[in-house]
Amino acid sequence: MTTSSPCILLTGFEPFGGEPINPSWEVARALAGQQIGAIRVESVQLPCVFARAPQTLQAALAHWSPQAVLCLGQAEGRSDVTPERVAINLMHARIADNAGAQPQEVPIVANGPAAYFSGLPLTRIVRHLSDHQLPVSISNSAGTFVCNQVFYWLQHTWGRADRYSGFVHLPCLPEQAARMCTRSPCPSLPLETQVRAVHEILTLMA
Ligand code: PCA
Repeated sequence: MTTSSPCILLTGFEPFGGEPINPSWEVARALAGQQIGAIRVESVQLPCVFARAPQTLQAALAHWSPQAVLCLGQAEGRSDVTPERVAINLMHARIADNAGAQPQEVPIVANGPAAYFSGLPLTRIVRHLSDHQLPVSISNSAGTFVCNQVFYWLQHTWGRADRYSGFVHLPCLPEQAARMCTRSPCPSLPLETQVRAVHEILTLMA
């Protein structure tokens, strides 16, 4: 596949926290290679590792030169597809990442800005998905784990006013729900619905 035809880069994370699957990668994988108008979806898996996730994203950006970037992650306990509004300059891990690292109160970029806003049209996304009867709401915190790190790093290094970039957290899949959640009842969303929702977001970015 040539790297010169227009594409959107779609990333998902490998499983973490002892789970065998991660909905973000299942969705990214399901949409890999699809055409959205004239734009092709290129999907890349990111490691759930602080020391490697930004570098993997960086390599994918350099390889594909995408016109827009959407990063996905799993957020257990949420019932909606949740576009994230803001990334903060902080790593503060509740659990160890997949390499055993658990940074506490560490900036992502030394002396970087405290935060970046999403480069996605959040209000349009919420309206569009709601019109399609898909469960969606804006989240005002992407957390302080690897997802927030990748989101911050994307906005810091690649985000620009004239191109779309941002992060969307996804609920657990039904088969994960019983294992993952401390809440009861535990929210989840079928893969097929998650794929439809992300596809609709990509149509707004293409
Ligand atoms: N979710 C984690 C990291 C990887 C993922 O899918 C997070 O919310 O930070």
